[in-house]
Amino acid sequence: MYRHHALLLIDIQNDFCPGDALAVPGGDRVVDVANHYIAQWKRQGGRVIASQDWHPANHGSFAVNAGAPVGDSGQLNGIEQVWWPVHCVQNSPGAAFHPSLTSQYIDLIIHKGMDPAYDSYSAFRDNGHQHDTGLDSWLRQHQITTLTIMGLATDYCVRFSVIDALSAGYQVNVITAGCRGVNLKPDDSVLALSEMQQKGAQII
Ligand code: VGL
Ligand code: ZN
Repeated sequence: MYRHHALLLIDIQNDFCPGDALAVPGGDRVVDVANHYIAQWKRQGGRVIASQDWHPANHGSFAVNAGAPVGDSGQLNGIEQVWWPVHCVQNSPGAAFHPSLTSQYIDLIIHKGMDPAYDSYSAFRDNGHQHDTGLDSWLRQHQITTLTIMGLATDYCVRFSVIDALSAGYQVNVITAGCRGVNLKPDDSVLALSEMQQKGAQII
């Protein structure tokens, strides 16, 4: 029984898959892995949670809104920010879960990145720590103490979510087969995984 152990799927959305706006190399390859674990969690009576990056069209992380080149870095509200292509605009097809994801088994969907003034990599809170997504209180309400986390992208949203989960006191497992990274620098994902492990995550 996985009563105290939830599966947390990070941003398995069309725009992070090959051919779409912010394509993560091999992003679509995590879907079968996710479906395998979703089925396992459901068999064991565990909760399945999924986050969705959910930006308004005027979001400050979009290069076009910053007037800067995609992939460059700058500052948004005093916080280091990579300028991204327009992605995961609320209710657009790109923001939808990958069509093959068995999303009917998801118990809780967490939307993040709605405030145009702050990016929000973590499923717990935005990068400026202005808004809480409600994930932590939902997990506490359901007496969940362990999280198994996977999804997109290893070096951004998975990394920030894992680090916040660890600092909130959860036991955290990361399924590497279910993660893919942006890798603006080639070893960003490797470095992200070793940072997660150093901070206490179990890398599976
Ligand atoms: C993400 C960049 C911008 C992610 C979201 O899901 O990792 N990365 N927005
Ligand atoms: Zn985003």
